[in-house]
Amino acid sequence: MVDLERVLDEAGLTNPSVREYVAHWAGVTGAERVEVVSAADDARLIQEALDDGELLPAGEGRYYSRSFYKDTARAEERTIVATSDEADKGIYNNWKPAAEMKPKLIELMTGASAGKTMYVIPYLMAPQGSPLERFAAGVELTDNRNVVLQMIRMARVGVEFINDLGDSFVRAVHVTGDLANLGQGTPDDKRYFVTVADERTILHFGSSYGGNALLGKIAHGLRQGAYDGWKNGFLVEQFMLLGITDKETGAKYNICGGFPSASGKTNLAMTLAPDALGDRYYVEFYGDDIAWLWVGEDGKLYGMNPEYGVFGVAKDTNEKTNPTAIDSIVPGTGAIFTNVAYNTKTQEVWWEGRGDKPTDLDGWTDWKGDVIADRTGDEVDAPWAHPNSRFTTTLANVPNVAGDFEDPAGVEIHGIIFGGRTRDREPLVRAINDVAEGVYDGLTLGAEATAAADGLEGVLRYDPMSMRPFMSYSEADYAAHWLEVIGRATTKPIFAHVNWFQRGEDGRFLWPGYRENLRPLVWLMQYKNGEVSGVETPVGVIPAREELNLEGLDEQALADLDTVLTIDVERWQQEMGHREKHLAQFDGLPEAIWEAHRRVEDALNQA
Ligand code: GTP
Ligand code: SPV
Ligand code: MN
Repeated sequence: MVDLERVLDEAGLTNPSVREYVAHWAGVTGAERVEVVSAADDARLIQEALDDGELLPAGEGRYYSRSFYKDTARAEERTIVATSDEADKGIYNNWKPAAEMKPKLIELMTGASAGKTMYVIPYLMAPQGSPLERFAAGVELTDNRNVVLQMIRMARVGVEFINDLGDSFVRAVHVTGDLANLGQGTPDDKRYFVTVADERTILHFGSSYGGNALLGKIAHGLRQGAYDGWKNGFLVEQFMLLGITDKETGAKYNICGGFPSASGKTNLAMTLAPDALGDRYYVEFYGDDIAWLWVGEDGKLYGMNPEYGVFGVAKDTNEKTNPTAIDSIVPGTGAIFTNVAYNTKTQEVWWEGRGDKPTDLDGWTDWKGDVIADRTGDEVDAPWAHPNSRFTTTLANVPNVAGDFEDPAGVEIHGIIFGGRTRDREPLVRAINDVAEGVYDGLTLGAEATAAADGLEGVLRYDPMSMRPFMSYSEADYAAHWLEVIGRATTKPIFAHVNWFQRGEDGRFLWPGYRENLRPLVWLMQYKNGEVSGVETPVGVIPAREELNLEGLDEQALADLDTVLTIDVERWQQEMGHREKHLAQFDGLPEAIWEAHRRVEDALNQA
């Protein structure tokens, strides 16, 4: 082991608590070298990764990487929240005693980075100067260079972010492990992704992919953040955040909201106004996956995106669905593509939904690195890119990123929306004026059971506020915390439920979605301002057809519009039974939530 003190001195890492932490884990993991990184090291580390073949060039200033083929997504069943208080146990947080988990992880990590470099990544999940700064600082230790490159894109990285924060930083230890021998998905699975929330310590072993390995993002930015928020009066959610400026009036509205993973947060957050509305409205991007919300001294609700980049799903991203995303990963952006298809001769990348599949197979390899032209039998039709393949790019590359995205003051939140994939019942948008009913709506958010998730047809996989995989304490406390925080705001945001995914009998989407989604959001803000009055229904206020701006909307959408603006009372009554069972799992759920449930139920029964 090198002279650690000298390495830390040379890197300017002066925070004594951080130094002690680094020394401790360097000892446990047995790393051969320690290197402290900052964003300024990016070019050198990229070059090292290219030289080692860990990254491949994907055109000018863009890079390609593959993760181990059994390590391509978050592993919910191996993800655990551990604390010393059993009262923190919820239905979804996979709670275990800290005293049981810590020794397990220490054992797995002991000596596991032998021969490797341990990178020290001091990071901040907030703009510097944010009122939540002391909850946003962390130091990730990782034995994986690609994780460093991803973290530099996804977080603010450098010693300057943590030197003055004393002990207020999250200890986030990542050890890759021997990926080929971890039994991923078998009864002998050796991976453990543990957040010891009451010690602000994250211990992840056995992956180098996404949320399993970039610990600032999901583990700190959501799980640890949510726990800290609960104890300190703010909210941390898997939310996108966007701003809409009405160029005619000069008014600006900021809307955040939760959609379960892979339900279109990135698309919505990066959306552009539809052509017909482009002269009047301008949409700004703040964030696509995480928002932290707090009540300011002026009684308004504020929000910010703690991330510094986008880790977006590649599949179906193209000029039509998400032109902004395409522009944010062009040559020169430093974007990293993971697990998409790659052409070894032309250095092009491709994924399903990117556009026409290349017809000349020369040079093309799939996400596993296998040559496409060599495929036989069933393999021929297999996807070229992994369905969870992603691109990583910094916020500054997104053409419509908000001018004030780095403002530590955050932005006022005017609306909170929830949306999932629901093929029937959920209208395009329904506004909810009452706070408890809004929180109730978030708690009963769900998406259709997919082929991957077991479930009964027509029964949603409930995903409270889209936080099911990231919940760090009990759902009853989570509901109470929401009521408390929003209750404290003297200027309240409006809630709404949206659905872009209703289908016709022939299976087609009844709403064209994507850029057109701005229309219901504009209506929501007009409704909040009292400019339109909508139609009262038992489950909220929906737009009267003529209140929506329909200029330039296509014929089919106009024909389907009445269906997506209708409440099917019978289907809703059926849903209420499922909701009751879902909510009944949560012991001690606030009475205000049950009251909201009964109010909606009674209104449906009287409809
Ligand atoms: P995570 O990063 O996993 O948290 O997911 P996300 O919420 O950012 O999801 P993402 O934007 O990657 O979801 C993409 C999927 O939603 C793709 O299959 C899109 O085609 C689909 N999608 C997004 N917006 C719309 C829409 O308005 N209508 C329809 N029908 N599909 C949409
Ligand atoms: C998600 O799965 O919701 C993500 C990707 O945003 S990951 O960072 O891998 O969790
Ligand atoms: Mn997500």
